[in-house]
Amino acid sequence: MSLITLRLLLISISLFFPETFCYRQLVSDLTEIRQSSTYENNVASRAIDGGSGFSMSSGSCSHTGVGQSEAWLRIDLKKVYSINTIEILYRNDRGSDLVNTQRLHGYSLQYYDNEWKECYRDSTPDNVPIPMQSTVPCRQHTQYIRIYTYTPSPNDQYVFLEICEVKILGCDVHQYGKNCTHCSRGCNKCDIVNGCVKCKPRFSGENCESCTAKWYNEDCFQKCSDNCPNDETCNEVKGNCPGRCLPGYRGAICEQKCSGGMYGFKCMNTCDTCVNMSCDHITGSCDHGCTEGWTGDLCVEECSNGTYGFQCKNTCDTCVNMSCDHVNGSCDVGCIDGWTGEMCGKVCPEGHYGHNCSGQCQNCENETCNHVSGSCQGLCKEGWGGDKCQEALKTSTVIFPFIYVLNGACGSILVVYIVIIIVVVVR
Ligand SMILES: [Ca+2]
Repeated sequence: MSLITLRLLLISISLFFPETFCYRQLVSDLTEIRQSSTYENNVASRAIDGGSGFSMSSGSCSHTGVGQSEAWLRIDLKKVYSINTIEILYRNDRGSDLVNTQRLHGYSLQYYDNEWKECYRDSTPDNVPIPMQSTVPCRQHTQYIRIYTYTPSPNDQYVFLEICEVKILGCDVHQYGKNCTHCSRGCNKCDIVNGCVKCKPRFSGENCESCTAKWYNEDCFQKCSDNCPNDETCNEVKGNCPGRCLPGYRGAICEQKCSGGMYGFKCMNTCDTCVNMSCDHITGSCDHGCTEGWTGDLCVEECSNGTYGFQCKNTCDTCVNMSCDHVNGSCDVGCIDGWTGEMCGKVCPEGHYGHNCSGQCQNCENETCNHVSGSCQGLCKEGWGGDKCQEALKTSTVIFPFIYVLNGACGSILVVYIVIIIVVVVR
């Protein structure tokens, strides 16, 4: 075949099928075709043999039988397609354009959808030929196409179909456009020409390609976690929240509460000063109060002002300056006078008193003294006096115990009187 011949062939084809090379030719080797009756050997399959002849003598045209009141040519595409247009090439060997197609006048194109439905009916006047370069729209989803007529031509008693070639152009279902582009996953109605014209629920975007805000996964069927940051949607595939979860939550989709004594932003805080480490996963407020030595809403404040222990109910008032460990109450700088022990909760041992119980009250008559001041609880031992019985009394007072009894100025006068009597007696 010469280059010129090939070029002429291509021009010829393009004239007959101006949109043939747009969309896909859906007729394939799998396609089955039948007709209502057959004239001689002009079988139905000739209408989809791809031949270029348009005369009956070419052996590439179908022809229904004589004596029929209706005629049809039915094409089974073997699966449902999205149809755009159908082209019918009729015989052209009867002398004029009008006569060539007069048996086709009044035909209809039908598609099967539980029943045969019409997508096109010819209304060309009887005196006007049907143009074979035109394409007929039949935008339906179907597996079956039928060319049907029950209208005899003015020159015939019966009806005939004499179709040389049929081309069905379209795409697979859920495709559109001349290149059969896939409509998006979110498309509920994929128009063969215009693409997606209706979204599935929870899909949005120009081509229904995205999940509506706050929804995710393949079918946009799952709702983003409420624990994603406010006013932000999640990853529409996996549901991951952008950035960080709200305080108190963790996990890829922020679905898990903080646990194990953790709370707050990123579950980074520990409520280890709560009883049993049990706290609100968001705020950290303790469920059952604070452990010993802690107070406040979050139990992060130490007991103060000389208090310690559970609920800060204990007071360390026997510690110097009431300064003690907020948990166990042990004094920071020792005990006040008269007290001893790790917690300064014991008075000084009997016979001891004062700072660090270092004072000894050994001259008290019954060996006991005030544990703070050291003052004796009763009388001093003989020969001792003063508040703490630590002052040794003078000898004269031993000789004249009554002076001791009387004490004071009156006693001194008596001594002087006795001395004068002794001097007088000696002389
Ligand atoms: Ca043919």
